[in-house]
Amino acid sequence: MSDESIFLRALRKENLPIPPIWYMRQAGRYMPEYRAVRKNFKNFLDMCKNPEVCCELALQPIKAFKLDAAILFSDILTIPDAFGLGVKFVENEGPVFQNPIEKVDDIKNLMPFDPENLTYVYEAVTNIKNALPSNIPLIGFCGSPWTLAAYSIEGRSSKDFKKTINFIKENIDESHLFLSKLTDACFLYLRKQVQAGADVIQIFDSWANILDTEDLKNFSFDYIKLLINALKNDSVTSNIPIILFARDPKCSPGALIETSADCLSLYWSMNDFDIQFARNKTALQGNLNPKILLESRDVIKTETHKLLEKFEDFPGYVFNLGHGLTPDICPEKVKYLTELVREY
Ligand code: 1CP
Repeated sequence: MSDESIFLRALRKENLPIPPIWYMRQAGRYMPEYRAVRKNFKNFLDMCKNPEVCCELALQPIKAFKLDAAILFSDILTIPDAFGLGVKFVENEGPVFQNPIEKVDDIKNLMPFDPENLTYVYEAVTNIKNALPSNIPLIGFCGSPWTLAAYSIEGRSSKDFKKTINFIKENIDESHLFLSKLTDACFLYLRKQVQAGADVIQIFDSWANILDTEDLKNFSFDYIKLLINALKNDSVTSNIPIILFARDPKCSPGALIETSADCLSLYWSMNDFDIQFARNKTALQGNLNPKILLESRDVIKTETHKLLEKFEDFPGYVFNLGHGLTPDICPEKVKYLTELVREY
């Protein structure tokens, strides 16, 4: 396949007349088609455990907007669930862990990660891959070790993850042990996704923003580097482009580039990111503020044109939002945005 894919060409840092387009959280609650399927499941994770349903959901935005890449329908919290931490998604609350990491013994006694516990994910990958046209690549994904650790220790979502920050400060060695275990799990998990048919990998460091520069390096980026290095040195995954999304990290562009990711996905607020510095070192993805899609068509047009102008000559640009589509966004606006980019 895939030499035809403009998404893969952009990830190889080619300058293209029209950038490839996909959207973070392109399958989700903003789509009526999604809500129609979702209402059949009480627990979100039960829906993720159904490979046929995941295939249908991953294809919904491809059909609706003719996007240039599909993303696996699943969640980053499948790994903590497979470690036995008991992840439930509670209406209006988000993820809640029945057995969060509360003390160092919980880390020492953690059951070994068995990638076979996530067979339902690899089956979804294969189903989606088989259903996609050959020139539309499939993105597999995982959460970064740090982001998975933060949910696992906090036991739920949070604005500041205070409990997690206290835990890692008080239990430095065990926190590193936990991050190592998660890194190994991410590697095995992504390798299986690639064997099942994933063409590209995205790593979501969604809680990079809560760490200061030094902790970001020590608790997050060092593990992302180990993960990317392991993937680049494995015969199954060595040729798979890797995209890194780190939410508003307190670091230099150089620190992001040093992770060796092939493409950096810029959060919507990262407008001072030095794109000239990144030139020929990495591809870039992003970074329209998803909130713009709640504005009028005129505002959407102005902001989108500004962004396209900024990245016009950048070798390897993927059009995307700076974070996920939210449930309050109207699908018509997503359609309009996609047309704007293609007609620019
Ligand atoms: O009830 C519902 O319908 C659940 C909504 C939902 C959906 C559609 C959740 C719960 N997860 C997902 C799917 C999902 N999650 C995908 C595949 C769909 C697609 O992208 O098209 C992906 C890639 C994710 C990744 C994910 N899950 C991230 C990283 C991206 C980001 O937003 O930063 C994170 C942080 C999660 C955790 C998560 N999953 C769901 C919730 C409510 C949360 C918690 C978010 C928070 O802490 O605020």
